[in-house]
Amino acid sequence: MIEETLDKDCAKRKMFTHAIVRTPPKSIIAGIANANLGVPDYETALQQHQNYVEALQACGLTIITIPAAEDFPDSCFVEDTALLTKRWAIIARFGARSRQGEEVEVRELLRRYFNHVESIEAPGTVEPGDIMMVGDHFYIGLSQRTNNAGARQMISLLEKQGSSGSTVEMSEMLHLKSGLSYLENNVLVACGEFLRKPEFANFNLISVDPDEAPAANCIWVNGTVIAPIGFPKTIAKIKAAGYPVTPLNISEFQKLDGGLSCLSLRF
Ligand code: CIR
Repeated sequence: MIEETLDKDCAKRKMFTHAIVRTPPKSIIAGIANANLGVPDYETALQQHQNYVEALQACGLTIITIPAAEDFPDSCFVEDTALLTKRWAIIARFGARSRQGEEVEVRELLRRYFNHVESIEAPGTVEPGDIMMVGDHFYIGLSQRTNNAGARQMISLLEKQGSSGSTVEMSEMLHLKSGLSYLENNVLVACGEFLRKPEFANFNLISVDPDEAPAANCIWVNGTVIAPIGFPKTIAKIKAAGYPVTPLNISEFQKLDGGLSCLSLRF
């Protein structure tokens, strides 16, 4: 089984082997935006997405690409459709109405890679941008998109497959990982309200200054950290912590409040 092979690989090397991405649609110009940075340019978004794919490939990942979905302007933010653990795929249920339905095609695809596929049910909502994996524990932000019912379902599913979960109160950001990124080795990049949360006090925190807030969303991929360009203080801190950094321009996705984690499902 593909799942068993992946399980063994990941357990042995603690590495990701695959990433699912979804090509940005032309309708990206109508995506949900609160960032006040303007409207994304489609051609530039496509090029930046291709650069992102190449950065993941350079970290050793095999890329699985889902074609663009014009009916869903935000669908390139594929992270929000599902939570992938070492064992299961758990299909999310969007809090944002305009995004409900993005998960349908992803579910079909994930059935090919995971034997066990579960789903969050109404009235629960969970967007996995609100979920941060730290080993076998999953922190779940209670945001405008993820409600208590959804988080409880998610924790119960995680416990059934041998992991654990806990909720995090939050009020300042769109998603939990808008302001937090786990870089393995107990190192946590954090900004804003997350710097003051007792549940994160025992991590080695890399603190992101408020004027570099978007840099709090970066991704650890097999030892390399991919980080957004334009935030030199944060990048210097991540390098000083011992990580090689690949900087990427993702300006068009930042216009829709999206970051690097949002653009792929890594497993
Ligand atoms: C949204 O508002 O849903 C999109 N414009 C951005 C989603 C970003 N996803 C993420 O943080 N995981």
